[in-house]
Amino acid sequence: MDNKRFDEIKKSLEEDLKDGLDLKVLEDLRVKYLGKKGFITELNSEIKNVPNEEKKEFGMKVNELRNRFNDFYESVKEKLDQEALNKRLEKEAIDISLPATVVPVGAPHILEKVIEEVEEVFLSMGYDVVDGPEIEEDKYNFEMLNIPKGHPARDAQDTFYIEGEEILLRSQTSPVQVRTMLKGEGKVPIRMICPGKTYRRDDDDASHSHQFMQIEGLLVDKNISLSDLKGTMDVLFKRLFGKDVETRFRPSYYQFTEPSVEVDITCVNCHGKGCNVCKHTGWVTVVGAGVVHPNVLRMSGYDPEVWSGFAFGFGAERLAMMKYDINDIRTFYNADLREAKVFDREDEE
Ligand code: 2NM
Repeated sequence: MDNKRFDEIKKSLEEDLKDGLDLKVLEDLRVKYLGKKGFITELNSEIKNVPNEEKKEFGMKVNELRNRFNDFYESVKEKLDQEALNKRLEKEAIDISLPATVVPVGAPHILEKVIEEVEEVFLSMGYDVVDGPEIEEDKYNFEMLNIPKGHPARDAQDTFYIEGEEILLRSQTSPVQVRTMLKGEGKVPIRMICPGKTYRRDDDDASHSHQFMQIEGLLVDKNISLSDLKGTMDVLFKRLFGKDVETRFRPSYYQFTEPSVEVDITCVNCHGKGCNVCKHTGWVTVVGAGVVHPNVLRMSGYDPEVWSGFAFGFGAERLAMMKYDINDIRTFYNADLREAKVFDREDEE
């Protein structure tokens, strides 16, 4: 082994170990110097051919060369790896300032919310919330409510008949009251409300819908009078619209109640001062009600000499329209998500 070859390799190494290498070139260098046929590997295998007295010094020189290469290799490799990692992280980074993907979420329908509020009020007064079939028998929808066949009150309801004259879509939820009384077998007091879908052959417009949500209620006990109804209506509307809301009764007529009344409340829009909503009267009619007719009690098994009661009914849409300032009943049924969103937001404020 001549020192010339060593010097050649050392010179080559010094030229090769420079700045600005990439990983590929670095790897090529590793093969060039430390690979199977690499220069330093070559020098290493030459050690055994060096005369004994020079062996130690030559070995040290080869070692020094290898260390220089290794040090260089390690430091450059670490630097390049770090750079590559940084580049990758930069590319993969998530920009948290980007607008998020909107996930559409549902909200309770405002009609449903109003119904739930009404239910809350009555539940707090010990009422049950009851439901019944939307497809009814003539018997429960009319007959037992003191509206016999041929009675003009039937025409006024514009009922949807399904099969002949016996099966129909209920035009009110009162048949549920009848069914509840029949279950009570004339024995127990009754406190119930029934919110549910009802149907009439109306042409849809801003204030009519062929299908609407009615909430009816019935209380049967001993010594019940119109003043109990008055107090109950007061509680309901003060809870729904605020403590300063007042109620008043006006005489009316229904087959199933006697006496019958219409319940007005002070206009929620103008607080009784007079506006377009209340046609400048300060009052709006919201409920029909009365003292349950003795015939109705008797037919459902309650002796009118022992028991008395009041009943009432109103449209949930009317209430929701007043509460949310909506002027078209179709708003509830056209399933326009933009409106649903607006109402939802209003409620959060
Ligand atoms: C109304 C108005 C007045 C009513 C009567 C009954 C029953 F079954 F007890 F006789 N339920 N609902 C009633 C009374 C409903 O709606 C405007």
